[in-house]
Amino acid sequence: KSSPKGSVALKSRTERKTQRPRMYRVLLHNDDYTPMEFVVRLLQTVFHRTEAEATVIMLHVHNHGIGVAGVYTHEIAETKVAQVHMLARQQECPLMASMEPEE
Ligand code: TYC
Repeated sequence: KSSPKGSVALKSRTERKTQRPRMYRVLLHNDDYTPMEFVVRLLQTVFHRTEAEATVIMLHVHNHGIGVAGVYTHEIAETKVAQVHMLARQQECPLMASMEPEE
């Protein structure tokens, strides 16, 4: 069978798509009111970080205004953002999370 350039490109694009789903960064945003300890515990429970990792991420957000809590597929990332908001509102903290596609 002949293999024109177009179909070769199409095939390799399809293979890559099925092997690597688009990934999304879940971002935490700094604020002046959410306790540092609450952010560290949330990073441990929701994002499965060790206490040491969670502390590094929390301090990065505190010092730079924004930081990456984790990278997930679209549906998981959406769930993590919703969990952050639910836990934050329960504790009456203004903590904000968002998501953005990688690259
Ligand atoms: N800036 C907060 C404080 O000083 C701590 C904090 C860190 C808040 C990270 C939000 O995403 C955040 N208590």
